[in-house]
Amino acid sequence: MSTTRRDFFSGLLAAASLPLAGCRRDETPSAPRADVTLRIGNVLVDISKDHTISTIGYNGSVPGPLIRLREGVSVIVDVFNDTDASELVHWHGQIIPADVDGAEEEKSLAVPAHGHLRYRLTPGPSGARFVHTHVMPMSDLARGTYTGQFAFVYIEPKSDTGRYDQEFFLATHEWEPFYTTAEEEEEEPGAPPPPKPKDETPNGWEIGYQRFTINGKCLGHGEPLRVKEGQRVLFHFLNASATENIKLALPGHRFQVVALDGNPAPHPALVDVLELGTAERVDAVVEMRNPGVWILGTPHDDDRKNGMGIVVEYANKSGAPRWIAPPKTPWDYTLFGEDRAVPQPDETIPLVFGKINGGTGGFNRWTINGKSYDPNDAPRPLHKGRHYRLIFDNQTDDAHPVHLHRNSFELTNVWGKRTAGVMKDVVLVKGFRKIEADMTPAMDGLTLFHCHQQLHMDYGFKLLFNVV
Ligand SMILES: [Cu+2]
Repeated sequence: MSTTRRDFFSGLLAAASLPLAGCRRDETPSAPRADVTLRIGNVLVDISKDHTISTIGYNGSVPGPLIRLREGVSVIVDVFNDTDASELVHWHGQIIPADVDGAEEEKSLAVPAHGHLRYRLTPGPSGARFVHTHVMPMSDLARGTYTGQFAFVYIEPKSDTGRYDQEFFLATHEWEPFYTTAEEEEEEPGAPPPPKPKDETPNGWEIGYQRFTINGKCLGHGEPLRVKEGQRVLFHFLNASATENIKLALPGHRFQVVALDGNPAPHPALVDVLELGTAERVDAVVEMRNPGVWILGTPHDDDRKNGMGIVVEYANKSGAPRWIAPPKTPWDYTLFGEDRAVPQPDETIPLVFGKINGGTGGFNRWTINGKSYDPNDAPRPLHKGRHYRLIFDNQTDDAHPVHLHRNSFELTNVWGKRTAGVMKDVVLVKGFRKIEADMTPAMDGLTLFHCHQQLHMDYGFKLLFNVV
C-alpha cells in the first residue's frame, strides 16, 4: 500500500508540532516524501483456504512489507495509525536514539489513535532487524505482539557478505491465543532436571494458540519456496511470536548459521535444528542437495499439524511434502562462537530472574533482582563507553528470551561454557540456567531491558537503564 499525496500532506501538518530533525514547518510545501511508510490498521489474513484471521498489521499485510535500508543512510519514516488506540513502533535491534526507538519506558514518541508521526532515523547496525509494536496488552490478547504488527527490516551492510543464489525472509507467528493452565514442558537433551520450585502457589495463566503460520500461511496453504538443486539458499528466520520459543528443521538438509540476530556468526556451524526464542533472528545458508518436496517446519508435531511449516519444492519435483523427525541435538549458542578468553569488564551487573506464581486464574508476576518493574523507580545508570558484564541468572523454570534495547551484547559465557564473538540483542535463557553477556553502551539515553515473552514483560519482567 502506498500513501497518496493528499494523505502525505495532511499527515505532515498533523505532525508539524513534533520534534522533527531536518523538517521545519516552513518546508511543508516542498517537504520530502517519506522513505518508509507504515500504516497501522485492520488486516484480514487468509492463513488457509477456509480460515481468515482478523488482526492489526502494517500496510495491509502480515507480515508487513520487507523494509530494506542502508546502514548509516538516514531515512524519513512516516507512521500512520488508523486504529482507535495509541501505538508504539519499535525498531528492534537497531542502535538509534530513545525518542524513536519505540518503547514507552524510554519516553519514545507514540503514534496517537488515528494520528501520524514523522521522524528521521539512521539505520544500523547492518543485518536482519525487525519492526514491531511495543504496547503492553496485559490481558487483552487482541493487542500487542499477539497481532500481526511485525515486519522484517533488512539493513544492507556497507560491504557485501557471503555468496548465495536466492534468499527468503520467513517469520513465524501464532494465532487465536487462549488462556490455559497447561505449561509446555521443554525436553532438553542432556539437561539436568530442574530443582523443585519452592512456591506452593499454583502456576498462573499461560498462553496457547490454535493456529500456526510462517509468513501468514499455515503449512500447505501458501506458495512453496521454489529452489533448484545445487543452489545456496539464504534463509532469514524471525520468530515473531508473542510468547513462543520455537524450533525449525528442514529434513534432509542442514543449516549453516551465518548470522544470529543479524550479526555475523564468528563460526558458521552446521546444525540440523534451529531454535529461536521470541524475537530472535537466525540467518542460515542451506545447500540444496537433496531434491524432493520437503517440509521446513517445527519438529513439534501438533504445532506443525496446526500450521507451523512451509513447503520447500525443488524444480521438477512433485508429490506430497516429506517430513522426517530431526535428531534431538541441543541448540547451543557456543557452537557459533570462539573459544577464547575475553577482557574482564569494568563492572558486573547480576540480573536474577524470579517468578511469583499467580495462582489459579491469576497472572504470574516476574521479578529482576527481587523487584517487578515500577515506572516510579529511577532508572539504573550506565556509563557510555564503560564495559559491563550482564549476568542473566534465571531462577525460574521458564525459558526467557531477554532483550536489551538500543545495544548489542556479546555472549561470553553460556551455561558455564566460555565463548566470544557472538553478538546478539535477544538471548534465550533456559530454566535455572545462567548466561553472561558483555556490553559497552554506545549511545546515551534510556535503554529498556525486558523479557520478550509478552506475558512476562507485561507482568513485571522489565528494567530500565539510563546511559549517561
Ligand atoms: Cu520471560
